[in-house]
Amino acid sequence: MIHPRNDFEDAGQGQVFRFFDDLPAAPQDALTREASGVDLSEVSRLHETLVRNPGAGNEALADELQPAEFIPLPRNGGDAARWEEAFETGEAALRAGRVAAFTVAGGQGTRLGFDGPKGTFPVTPIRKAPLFQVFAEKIRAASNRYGKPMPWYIMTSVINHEETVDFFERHGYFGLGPDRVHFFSQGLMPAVDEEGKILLAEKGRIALSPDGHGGSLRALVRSGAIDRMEADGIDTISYFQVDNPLVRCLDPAFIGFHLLGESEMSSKALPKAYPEEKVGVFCRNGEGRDVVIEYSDMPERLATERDDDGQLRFRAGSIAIHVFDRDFVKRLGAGDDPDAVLPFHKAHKKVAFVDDAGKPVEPDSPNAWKFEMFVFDALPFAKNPVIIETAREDDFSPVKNAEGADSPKTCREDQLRQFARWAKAAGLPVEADKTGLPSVAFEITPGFADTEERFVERVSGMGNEKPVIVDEAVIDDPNP
Ligand code: UD2
Repeated sequence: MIHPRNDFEDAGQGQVFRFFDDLPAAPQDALTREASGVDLSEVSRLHETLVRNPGAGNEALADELQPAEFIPLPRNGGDAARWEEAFETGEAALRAGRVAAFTVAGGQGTRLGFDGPKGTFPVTPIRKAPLFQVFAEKIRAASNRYGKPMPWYIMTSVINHEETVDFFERHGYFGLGPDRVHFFSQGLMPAVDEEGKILLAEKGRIALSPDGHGGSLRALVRSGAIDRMEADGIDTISYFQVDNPLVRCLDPAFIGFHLLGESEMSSKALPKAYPEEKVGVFCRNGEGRDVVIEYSDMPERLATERDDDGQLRFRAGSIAIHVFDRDFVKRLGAGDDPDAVLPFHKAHKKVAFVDDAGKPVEPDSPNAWKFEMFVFDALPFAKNPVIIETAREDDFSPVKNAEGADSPKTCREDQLRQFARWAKAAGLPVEADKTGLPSVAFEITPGFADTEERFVERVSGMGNEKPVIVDEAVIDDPNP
């Protein structure tokens, strides 16, 4: 292997090897390996185009934005027969074993302040089942219903890969079996200072961090996951984030709309709760392509603009739930189509580093630029993108912050509200306040039922054995 040190010197990044000669052999090798993985011209291009000369930015383009169109739910005017057809199409694909679940779980989860991979966070109200368990149970439920063992791909990063895999091993893969759960690690990007110099986290370690959930497309390709899917007859990928236990991991209607629309990428939208809600917004750009504009990039005047009927004009919020066509991922992830490349976004962050004298520095204000790709930037490259509406209470309550909005408390309450709704629909007496929060905490496991319809069906088949909810209870499958 040619030593990368000269390339770093030539690129003005020689500081990365400043302490190299003083390091023992093993850390020298490790630094050499890390450095070999850095694309120096990409780093310099990103610093030049995103930090030094960021250009006109979004304000100029914002004038051309229109709200994107989406397929409304039947209760909001959507065509019920079309939803039914989509549901049946999705069920047929699930039954045929064409679909894999895919979770992005490579993030650092800093806002939650939880020590460990976010997927191991105990999220359910009574059992305190971790997020990964909830998804595993939903995938199992779908596998049982459709008679096909659905595979689950999980993207980790160096930060949490080993801990994540260990967690699954310790918990027996939550009944899925190791041959069905596939882990792979995402790519990394170095952090740079204001001048574009790559920072060292330690004398022998580059300050690297995950390349964003958009990195999942190339990681799916590089890890061989896409080839494996192809070999297994999977052509449809159901994508969701690790932080949202309400998500329907394998939603037949959504998969069906994607397939009926011959779409390469489909997305779920829900009406934003308020203008500042921290979700991206589906828009149509000046070229007529559907795009997601991240909340932080959405000009305030657009985010707050209202229709004549008082609704937010740009209200279709992106909740990071997508369905991908496998070959589309392959095309984008391989990176050999110059017209279909995910852009990077910059973020100004506090990054601990060692200074020129080798002294560790813990900055108290942002000192570094990180570069990340966002998966929703794939949307404008997709043929026939489909966006469907979903109901917040059925699909979205993420755990992001330790307190306040999107916290363990709000998520717990949203789960309880869902269980209470299902119980009421099944005719079980449940007391609830005006927000739908039940007075007694109880939990329905996905093994018992993973949708309202399924719950009603199961309870109605129980005759006199129907669950009685008077105390904290877990309604679980007696024969898991
Ligand atoms: C994301 C969306 C936002 C909205 C919201 C819904 C972005 C920029 N914003 O906000 O529009 O849809 O989700 O909840 O995406 N991850 C990785 N690798 C990485 C970075 C993140 O796997 O390098 C995963 C992470 O583990 C998590 C997900 O991506 O599952 C979301 O990441 P986030 O918490 O940074 O996204 P957030 O909350 O800013």
